[in-house]
Amino acid sequence: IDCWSDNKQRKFKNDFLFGAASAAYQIEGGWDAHGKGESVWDKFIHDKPSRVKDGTTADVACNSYKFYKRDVEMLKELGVDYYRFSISWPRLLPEGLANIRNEIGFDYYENLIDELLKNEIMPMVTLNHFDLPQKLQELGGWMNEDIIDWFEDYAKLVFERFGKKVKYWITFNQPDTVCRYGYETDFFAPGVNQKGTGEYTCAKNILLAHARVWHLYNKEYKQKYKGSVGIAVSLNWFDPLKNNDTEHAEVAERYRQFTFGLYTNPIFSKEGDFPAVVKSIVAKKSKEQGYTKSRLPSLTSEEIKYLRGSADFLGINHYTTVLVKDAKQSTHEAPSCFDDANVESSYGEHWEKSKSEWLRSAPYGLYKACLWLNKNYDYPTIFITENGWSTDAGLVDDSRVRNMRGYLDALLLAIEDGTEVLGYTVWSLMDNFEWTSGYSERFGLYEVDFESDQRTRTARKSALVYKQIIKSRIVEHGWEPKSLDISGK
Ligand code: GBH
Repeated sequence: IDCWSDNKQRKFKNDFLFGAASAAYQIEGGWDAHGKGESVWDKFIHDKPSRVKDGTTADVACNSYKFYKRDVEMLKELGVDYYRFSISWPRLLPEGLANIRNEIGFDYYENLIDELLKNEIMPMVTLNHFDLPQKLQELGGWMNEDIIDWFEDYAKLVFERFGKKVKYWITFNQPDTVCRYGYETDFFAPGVNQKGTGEYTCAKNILLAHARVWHLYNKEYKQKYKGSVGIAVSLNWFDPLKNNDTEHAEVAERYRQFTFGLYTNPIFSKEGDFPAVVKSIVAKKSKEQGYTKSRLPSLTSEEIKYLRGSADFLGINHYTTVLVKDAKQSTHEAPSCFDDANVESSYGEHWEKSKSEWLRSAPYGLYKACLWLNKNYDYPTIFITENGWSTDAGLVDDSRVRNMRGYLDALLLAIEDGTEVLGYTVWSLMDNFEWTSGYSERFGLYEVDFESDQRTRTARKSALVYKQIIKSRIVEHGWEPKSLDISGK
């Protein structure tokens, strides 16, 4: 029980939006169907299948490439206002560049968008959710600044084709995860493993690519289409291990800046640029390590200006809270972004465990994160672009229900205290390919039978609870569905 809970019944306003999310690579399948090019994730896993815990692949996944109409039917059953999905860049541009276009790929997304609109569900489209075209990786990927142009070319084609029908755009999903796990280490594709510089170089280029596309939309499409363009950052809460301890509080603040701050500070803070504490620590360590300049690239004053304010909303993917303290020297290999940040992390003893090692339930963290954003970025416009919970397979998912209710309560409190939140998105609409965890961690409101050709989807208890919350706009802890049949038949 959290100390801030009381018995007041809070309600989501009528214009508050509810949604559910997915990502192309995790659900579509059809990995080489009808002219789709290879993505870095296709290559990463095909080259070395042992990278995935259960030895599975995303070659077919939920086969939404074929069954997207069923997905829309589920969204309709839930009663959501919008569906957050991503476009696979290599499905549209097999080699990443604008010269070769795969019309069948464009048609696929057109059909999906039309099916959503027919059912009065708004599309919220992420331009890139981890699956970079492999051909571009061969040119350096996010380490090559030319990618800012390549991303703009891709975005332009997408805006031209779908701009009329899509009002919510997200440039990137979790650039922090791409840079930290894909470039600094080899935990995620493309597995560049460039310790000490991978994350920072990638961060600069991906931020500038984001800003380029925000400016593009703002200049060429905003008047006409009246949409908005944001970015979704992995934004978990970092609390000091010991409360009421100034040293620990400082460490937690430092770690916030080394994780999400690296991406949010340049766009949402008043002064712009990478966070001061990150700049000074990396500069100092780089010098000690014999580099002639900081491993963190600098931003010119033009770049700082270009980045500042380059988002209509901040998408936050919030899952958990982590407790941090200063790491003893030598815990992390140096140079690396982990050594630069230099923390040791743990979880609250009583926080409920999910199926994922990194994910524990601590709803108060969402409340604190919102207050931090309000204070540091002067009440930015926020979308919760992801929040969710993993379990084993099975339809009775009481832990997911508990987690969802807890986080929605925390969100209601944050809104009551002034946070500007437009909407809340559950990760995920259905079970899907959970990156290097394969199908061993299930995040879905709907269960997917990966053994069946139809990839049969069945509503879990949490789907019925979410439907009820959307309908009533309140979080009723005692509410139980009468049966597990969501169709109402
Ligand atoms: C999100 O990442 C992703 O956007 C989404 O695609 C994914 O399916 C969903 O969450 C559930 O995971 O911490 O050492 O295990 C959430 C943040 C960052 C959590 C990377 C897993 C992997 C490294 N993720 N992290 S580790």
